Amino acid sequence: MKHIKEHIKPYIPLLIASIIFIAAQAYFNLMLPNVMSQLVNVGIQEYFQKISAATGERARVLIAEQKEYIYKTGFKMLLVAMGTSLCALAVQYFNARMGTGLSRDLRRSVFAKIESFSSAEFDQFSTASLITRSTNDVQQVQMMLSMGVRTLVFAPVMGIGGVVMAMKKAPSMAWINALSVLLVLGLISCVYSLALPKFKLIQELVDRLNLIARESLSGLMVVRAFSTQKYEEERFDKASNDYRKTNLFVNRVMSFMGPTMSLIQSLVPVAIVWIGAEKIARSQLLVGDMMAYIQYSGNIMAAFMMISGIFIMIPRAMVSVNRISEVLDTQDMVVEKEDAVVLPKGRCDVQFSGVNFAYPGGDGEVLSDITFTAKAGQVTAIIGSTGCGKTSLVNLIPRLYDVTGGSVKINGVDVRDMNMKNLRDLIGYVPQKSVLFSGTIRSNLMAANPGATEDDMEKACEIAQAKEFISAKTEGYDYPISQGGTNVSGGQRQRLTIARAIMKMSPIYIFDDSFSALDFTTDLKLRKALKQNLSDATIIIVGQRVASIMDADLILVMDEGRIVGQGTHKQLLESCEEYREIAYSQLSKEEV
Ligand code: M5T
Ligand code: MG
Repeated sequence: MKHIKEHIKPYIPLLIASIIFIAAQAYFNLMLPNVMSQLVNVGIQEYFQKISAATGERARVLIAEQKEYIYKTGFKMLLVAMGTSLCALAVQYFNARMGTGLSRDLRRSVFAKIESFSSAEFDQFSTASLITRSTNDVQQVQMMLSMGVRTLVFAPVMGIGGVVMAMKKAPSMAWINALSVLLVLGLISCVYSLALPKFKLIQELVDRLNLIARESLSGLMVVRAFSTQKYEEERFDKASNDYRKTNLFVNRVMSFMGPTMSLIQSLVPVAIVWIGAEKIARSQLLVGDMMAYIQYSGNIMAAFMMISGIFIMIPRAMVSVNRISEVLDTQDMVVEKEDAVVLPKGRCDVQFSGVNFAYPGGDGEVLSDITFTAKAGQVTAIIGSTGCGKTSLVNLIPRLYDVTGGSVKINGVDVRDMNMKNLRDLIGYVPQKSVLFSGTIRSNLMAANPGATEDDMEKACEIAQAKEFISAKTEGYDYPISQGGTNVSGGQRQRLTIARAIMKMSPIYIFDDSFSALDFTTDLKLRKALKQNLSDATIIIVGQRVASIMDADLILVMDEGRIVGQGTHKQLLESCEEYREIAYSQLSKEEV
């Protein structure tokens, strides 16, 4: 709730305006039956009695007077009715402004928070759940707030006002109202006790449905290739059916309420007329008062209905509020220090000393006792079997995760002490999984460095060996890229992500297995171009192919999270058993 309170602050003027108009609307609503009862009691009943007792000139004057009274009171009714409509309109306006504005702010906060998540936090929630939380859940909250404000002001005024006015009109019939309210309450508690427990379940089922839809749609090619459509369909059907069943149950229970409610609502006037007619015959009650009484009792029941409607929404929205709060309250594990250090964009040495690392919630250490220095102006390569921790190691440099022991330093400054933006500006990172965003080649590259010129872009593409295939496209740099970059080949995508990193002109570059999809010639050309053009940079290359790393200045050989050898190709061939194994398995005698 704390977050809702915070987000509602800017909307307090709108809220107050809304409350004022709601109260006015309720007041006008209560006025209407009263004016109508005057019209009937005085304008019709009283005047008729007077007129039938009078004769001649007196009767004519009375008739004219009656007409005038009826017009006047009728006009008053019209004004009151118009007042009600105008107020309702105003309420709608203020409420909509408040509700939509607030939900936009809330969505923005949730999204911004998610953006600040490190990979550790992402592992906690599923992507599908994060999407539902920032859309569907926010909408639930918006609905609760705009409905809630309206009901919590309107219903009590109508209910209490209705009771007071009804008692004034015909105190002897109060028991009918009491009975009807009891019936309504009984009905509501029956229905809610059945429906309420299902709401949390519904939100979870939405999550699940999203998850499966996302998974099978984004993996459509795999699904087709393995002909697992049937299986995926069944999985989706199951989730969809679970959702349908739960929703159906809730809606069935709820829909039981409507007819029962209208039955009560139509029986109450019958009872009032039944009992009222006798009282009218004995002159204990006026016709107009009975008519007003019917309307007030309708108001009272409506008020109870509205309040009960809110009772159903609140728990449902509370589920959503909690789900949103879970996101907003997540403690970022990777946080920036208050007095964070800003390093200038110069030559940067990256130094690992005694680094240990374990994934949050993972079993055991993935990296142990990693110590090395990647020097500026040099190429540092990391090689090792799959799953030995290469990606985990390089992820520690831009602080995608924090070390669990030891330290990672840039020019002697611990990355944990650095300004986060500054740190990431220093690093051009090519992740192992190449991801591009929907847009064009240009928009993807420029996003890395909005200040870059056309020449910078072309230069980056030249270094990344991407220029050739880009110019082969008729649209050139404006070639459209689909979501995830699936409409270019794997190797092309890799080269574009490399070009994107180079665009940043940062002093440190990390290439995580980024040459894997390139043929040997392109790989060679690319490495040459990197060496020539980024001669001052610290280049860290993760690779599987000995050929692409053998000329590095420093090679780290990893095995099961440890460094088992470091040195140049030559040194390692002599000293490191693991390296020799890899090298001989990939290269011919002459190449070694
Ligand atoms: C090293 C585990 C993984 C492996 C070890 C990314 C990630 C990895 N792991 C987790 O528990 N959680 C995660 O989010 O860590 O994994 P790596 O660093 O990805 O290995 P690699 O880059 O050397 O492998 P590869 O295949 O890219 O060459 O035990 O289970
Ligand atoms: Mg990896």
